[in-house]
Amino acid sequence: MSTVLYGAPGTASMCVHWMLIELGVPFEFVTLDFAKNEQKDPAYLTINPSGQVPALVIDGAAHCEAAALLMILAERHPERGFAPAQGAPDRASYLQWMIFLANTAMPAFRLYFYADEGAGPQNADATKAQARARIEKAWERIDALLADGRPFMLGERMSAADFLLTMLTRWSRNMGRTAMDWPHLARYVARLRALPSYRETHNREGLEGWI
Ligand SMILES: N[C@@H](CCC(=O)N[C@@H](CS)C(=O)NCC(=O)O)C(=O)O
Repeated sequence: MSTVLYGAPGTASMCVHWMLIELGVPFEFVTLDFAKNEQKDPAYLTINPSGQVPALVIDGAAHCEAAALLMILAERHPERGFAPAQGAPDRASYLQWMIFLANTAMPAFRLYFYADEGAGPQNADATKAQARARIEKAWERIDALLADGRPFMLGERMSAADFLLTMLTRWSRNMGRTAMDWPHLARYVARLRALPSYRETHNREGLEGWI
């Protein structure tokens, strides 16, 4: 059995890297150098045709989309309970929050960091402002979810959604308002990023700040 993760430090591959470390499974991490545009290399495009990270190759089969990779890994390791089983009471919340994070929060970050993609370079500032407003709206929504003091998005048990959310909160660290400006999110983040597996991921990727 072989598992290879293609990624770059601090990017969307981080949540998958973290889950692999948390699961304790053997894997290889291949770093792509964005400065050299390695994510657009024809050989890599056969692995992830989007020319983005992450990509995960399991036993020779390539998969992409960060949220999907988390869900795939969670389902391959049911003993850890990172994906509520079909029919489980928290299954619907799990699906809802995974899609919310992947479909609403992540694209807003993509728009913020790649503002030219919104409406061209001439409108990048306006695009960025829009993206920021969307991100803050997402924090508002998640903060309300966490207001009952729950340690994880689904309640008492950690799930794939927590890997994704924690990574996204890190991406806000240099924005006008960070995720830490929402009190319940701040408590949540402080707890999650203190986990040994998160710290290990942070160290292996050579990241700074937000820990
Ligand atoms: N929808 C994709 C988005 C991935 C994405 O935007 N990755 C960024 C890094 S955070 C990337 O590869 N950027 C390089 C590029 O677009 O050329 C996913 O969830 O995997």
